[in-house]
Amino acid sequence: MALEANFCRVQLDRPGPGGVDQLLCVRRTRLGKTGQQICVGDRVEVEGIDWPEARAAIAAVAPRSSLLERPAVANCSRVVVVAALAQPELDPLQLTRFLLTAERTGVAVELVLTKADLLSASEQEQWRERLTAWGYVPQLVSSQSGLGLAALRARLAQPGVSVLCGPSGVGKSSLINALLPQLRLRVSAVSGRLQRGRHTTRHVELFPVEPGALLADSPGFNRPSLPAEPAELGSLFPEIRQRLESSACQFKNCLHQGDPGCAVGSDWDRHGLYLNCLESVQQQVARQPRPRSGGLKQRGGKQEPLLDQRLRQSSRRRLRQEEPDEEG
Ligand SMILES: Nc1nc2c(ncn2[C@@H]2O[C@H](COP(=O)(O)OP(=O)(O)OP(=O)(O)O)[C@@H](O)[C@H]2O)c(=O)[nH]1
Ligand SMILES: [Mg+2]
Ligand SMILES: [Zn+2]
Repeated sequence: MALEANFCRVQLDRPGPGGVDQLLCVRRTRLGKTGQQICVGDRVEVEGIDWPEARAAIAAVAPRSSLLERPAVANCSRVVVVAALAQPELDPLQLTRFLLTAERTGVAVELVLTKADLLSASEQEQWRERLTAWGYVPQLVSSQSGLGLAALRARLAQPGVSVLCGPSGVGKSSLINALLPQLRLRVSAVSGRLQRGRHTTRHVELFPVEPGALLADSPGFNRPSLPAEPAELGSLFPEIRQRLESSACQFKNCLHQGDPGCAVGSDWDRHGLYLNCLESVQQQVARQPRPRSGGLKQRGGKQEPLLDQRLRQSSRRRLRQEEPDEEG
């Protein structure tokens, strides 16, 4: 449910003696030696239970069905990218980078736009239309006015693990408080000319919405990282996926940069953002050349990244530095 200093808080499938349903657990050292990291969302086996003290040790971690890199959450069935319509102002490039991180998990990606109360109805409509063209169904909500909360709660009450992720100050914790008022999570006002968040939430933690439905709050951060390979990028844009479904690109290994004859073309809103991300990935590759083989599999004429393997590798690096960035 949460990682607290050197301990993992583990929710039991069935309560034990005395109704104990959560245990504070240490990790067995042999877990550390095999390099196996434990994330929030992992299913684990515990042993050596001390019921009166509600303590135990984690003996094994089950294979994961999915992994969100940052915030590190395993086995999520839904990644909810949260952006504010105002305060802080919605930044399409930053939102795109969050959506890409979410898309890499391979699970359902939802988009929630908060602070709708700060925009006029026509401004709200403009964003709705724009993001619909990106291939998402944006859910506009306001923790203050209550707009959209009942519908969102119904979605999050479906079985599985959902995780809210997005920049600091967009109102993730406020949203969870509005949905689950008994929690009283800490929130704080955005500050400065750019209305930046203050990194109020410091840890990932899962909260029960309904039996079998868990929701994770997470610390906001500003710059999600991009995939390691230029070829991986295209499949993470719904607009590109859609265009390639209706007609295949005539170029092999095409990076869809708008060349004549490319099936993806350049007449779509995020084309510039796609090129921006592509350039960043290419610069990243140029900076750290590392020999790789494979990583892509051929399926139906197009290349698809082997997501799981790749994520597992990069997440190991990332888990060691799981701190909110204070930068930019
Ligand atoms: N006007 C308005 N303000 C909101 C709304 N939701 C949240 N806020 C305000 O936005 C500020 C930041 O909210 P938080 O819930 O702390 O944001 P967060 O996303 O959890 O931020 P981190 O924990 O730093 O990642 C607070 O001052 C909230 O009162 C909303 O729907 N409308
Ligand atoms: Mg928060
Ligand atoms: Zn192309």
